[in-house]
This record gives sequence, structure tokens and C-alpha cells, in this order.
Amino acid sequence: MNNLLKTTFLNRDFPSPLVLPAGIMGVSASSMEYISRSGCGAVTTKSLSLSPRKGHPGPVTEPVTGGLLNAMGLCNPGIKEGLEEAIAYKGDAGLIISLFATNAKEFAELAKQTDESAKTDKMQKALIELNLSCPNVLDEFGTPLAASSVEVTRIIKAVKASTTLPVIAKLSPNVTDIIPIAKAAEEAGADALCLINTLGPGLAIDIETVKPILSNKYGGLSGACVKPIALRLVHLVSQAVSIPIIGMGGVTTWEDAVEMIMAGADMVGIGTAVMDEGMEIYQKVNAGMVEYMEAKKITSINNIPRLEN
Ligand code: RRO
Repeated sequence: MNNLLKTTFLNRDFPSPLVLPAGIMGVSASSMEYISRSGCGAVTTKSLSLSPRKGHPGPVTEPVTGGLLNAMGLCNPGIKEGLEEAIAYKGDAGLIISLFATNAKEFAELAKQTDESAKTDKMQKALIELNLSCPNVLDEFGTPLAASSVEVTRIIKAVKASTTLPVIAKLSPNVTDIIPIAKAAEEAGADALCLINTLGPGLAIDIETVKPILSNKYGGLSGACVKPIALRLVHLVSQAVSIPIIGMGGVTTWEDAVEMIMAGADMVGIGTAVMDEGMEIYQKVNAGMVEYMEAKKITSINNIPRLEN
């Protein structure tokens, strides 16, 4: 990997600022190692819950113009198996363990188990992501926790008391005002923020059967069409907090990645575009960023200029 791309985030060194977001791949050590070899700087597991979850029945994804609807329904093998795979992971890319729960007590338990696993050599450098923002389990669990500053505060405080690993809070774009929520996360002790989770949720209709296409009826919207909203929210939040940000939402090209950094992101997630373009996208975006930095004589990701107010 080119030295220009090396970056430090939450006291960990990463070979590239590009991140595989939660939910794009599963949690198996071998698939995460494959992503690591593809030029990704950090890989995030599927969000792990205390018990395994099957997720929603198919169809769980539907392409729409400029993007993708998904309602996977939080399918994951559960924290125990997820952590076993994380311990077995041997890639160079950093590892972000994404956790999902419905209340502070469960989140704290997940964080405690992750912390225990991190005492093994292999996982010492892992980071924790709290998925506070899944839009696809509204029937089961109600409004995402990231809609409430009170819930966000309670969860982050409980998690911080249960682990010494850095904690990243993944926020929802589906709120009236994200700033008080981002500030609440920072004040409660979050070490970084990740935004945005998918928008909506949205609806796609089969015009022959006059039925929703997704079995869950509604699904979160991601892909190129959400990029302007992601950029705006990353920019707004970066002006309001001092903790670093993993920015994601619609990033497809190296130009998009540079734009996301200019908006205020320290690392950049590429998720939906991987589904269209394959893992080669990371090398392609890395190469484009290097060429841009060389042409502009920029010697570090941190020196890419940021949009001011
Ligand atoms: O699994 C999902 O349906 C899902 C999750 Br957990 C999430 O955080 N965001 C999303 O779009 N889908």
C-alpha cells in the first residue's frame, strides 16, 4: 500500500482510510482477510447481537435508480461466533466489531464480551462500533436508538464502563436534527462517530402483483443517490464535535472519497458500491487518491483541505 494513504485513527495505524462498513460482508475471518488484501484500511463485521439472528426472508435487497434498498433484518451469527472469527482474523486492515442491541444493558454485555476477546493478542487493536441506527427492524424494536439523545447517552456510558476499546457510535440520518445526538454521543464518551446508516426506509412496489418487493415491505436506502445527504450530515456533525468521523454514504469513486474527507471525515466507508463493482473498488479508489495527492503535493490524508463553514 502507498505510504501516502497510511493514516492514524483513534491511536491505531491503518494502511488506507477506506473502510468496509458493517453488513456488506459477513463475519468470517477468511472473508475479512480477503477484503483486507483488497486494499481496505479497516473492515467492519456485520452487526453482532447477543443471540444469532436469521434476518428477514427474501427478497432482502432491491436495486433502485441510483441506489439500493435493503432490509436484511440484522442477520448475524451472534456475538460468540462473531468474536471467534474476529480472533482468527489475520489481515493487515484494522478490525471494527459492530454491535447491535436494543438497550444499554445488552450493549454493555456485548462490549464486555468483545473486551474479553480483545485481551487475546490478535484483537488488541480492534475497535467497537455501536449500531444505534438500523432502520429495518422497526416492527420488532421500534424507532432506532440513535433518534434519542437520552438513549444514546445511556448506551454509550454503559458501554464505556464495560470496555477499554475505543467506541464508535453509528448514527442515523433519519432524524430531524442530528447535531444534538452527535453532541450527546461525544459528551457521553464516544471516541468517534460513524455516519450515515441507510436513509428512510423506502418502498419499492411490484406493479404486477401490487405488492411491496421486499419481504419486510420497507428497506434502508444506500448507494450513489444518498451521497449529497451523507456529505451534508458529515459536514454538519464535523463542525459540531471534536471527535473523529468515519464518513460513509454513496461513496463510489476516488473523487467521492476526497469529497467525503473534505466534508469532515477522517476515514471513508465504501459499501454499496462494492456490491456493484466488487472488491477491486478499494484498489481503484486508493490509486485515484494517491494520484490526486501527488498532483496536489499533499503528503498525508490529514492534509487534504477541509470545507470550512
Ligand atoms: O441488517 C440490516 O437490515 C441493516 C442494518 Br443492521 C443496518 O444497520 N442498516 C441497514 O441498512 N440494514
